Amino acid sequence: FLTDHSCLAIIAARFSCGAPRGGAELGPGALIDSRIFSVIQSKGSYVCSFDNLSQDKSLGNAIESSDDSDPDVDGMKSPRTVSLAAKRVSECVYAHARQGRFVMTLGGDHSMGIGTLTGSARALRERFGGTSAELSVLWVDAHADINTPETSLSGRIHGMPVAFASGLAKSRGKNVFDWITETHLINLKKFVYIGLRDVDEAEENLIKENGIKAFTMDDVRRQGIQTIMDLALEYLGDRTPIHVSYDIDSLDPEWAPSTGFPVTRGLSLEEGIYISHRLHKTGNLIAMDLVEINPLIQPSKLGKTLESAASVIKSALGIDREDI
Ligand code: NNH
Ligand code: MN
Ligand code: MN
Ligand code: MN
Repeated sequence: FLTDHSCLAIIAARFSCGAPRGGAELGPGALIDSRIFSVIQSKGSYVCSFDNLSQDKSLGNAIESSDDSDPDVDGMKSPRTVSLAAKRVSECVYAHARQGRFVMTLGGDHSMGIGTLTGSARALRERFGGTSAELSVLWVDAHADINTPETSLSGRIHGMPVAFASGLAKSRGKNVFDWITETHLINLKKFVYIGLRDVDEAEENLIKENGIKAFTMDDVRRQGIQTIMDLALEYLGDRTPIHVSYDIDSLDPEWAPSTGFPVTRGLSLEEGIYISHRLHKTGNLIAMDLVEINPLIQPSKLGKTLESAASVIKSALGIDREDI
């Protein structure tokens, strides 16, 4: 009932200014060049449309601008550049989701999660109104990405998207992120983490204080991924639109080595695919982000990383594993 599954809107968010080093802007191109979407079009009977948002042109590029033109705000690095890019991603996601299309955003660093979640949340509010169809979010990541500018130790906005998309972070005074209004915000009561294993102390406190549902890698190891998905989906409820924001570093470095912040003891590829598969089975998945592939980190293992990403994407779209 939620999306027109024959129409897949693919947004290439070629952007890395929210991360400490460059390279993630090359992730979407690498995925698209791997021809995964040709397979999806032929096997899955999807018609794909592409929006290419580039760091140099459409999204703005902090690398070109000096620190003088985008100085830190509340400790945030490249704040205006990231805000403008996230706004453009938000508008692009919104435009597609408003028409009922399934939206797949390829990253790019995870600061673009500010754009994707706000775009989805806003489109749903307009399509259905009220809280009945309020967005549910599954955040699959080694990291919690819920730092506020005040708690962040790095100042990098890719560690803050959950805080901005939920209204927890406000950038006071200097007009950064002031495009985010009530209608863009997600509800942290309809939000679940899976895969956490590298969470800052302040982030742990934010998760507790806000009563956010979080399944760590320890939970996955203790209870198994099937039980974790049962619990996660039960928590979100069964008639709720779901947006999954999938950071490739949720997978173990064995499966996804070419990423900016690999963390050991991650999800196996099979577990990663299972998460997507279960989401597809709900029939309520309306959007997916697949982010933080960085081709420059381990060029010789990029192929492996892309294969893993492709598998996770395909199972979210209901394309069988035998086809991979
Ligand atoms: N928590 C750290 C920070 O705020 C690292 C975040 N890095 C990520 N997140 N790769 O997914 O900077
Ligand atoms: Mn992340
Ligand atoms: Mn991460
Ligand atoms: Mn199906």
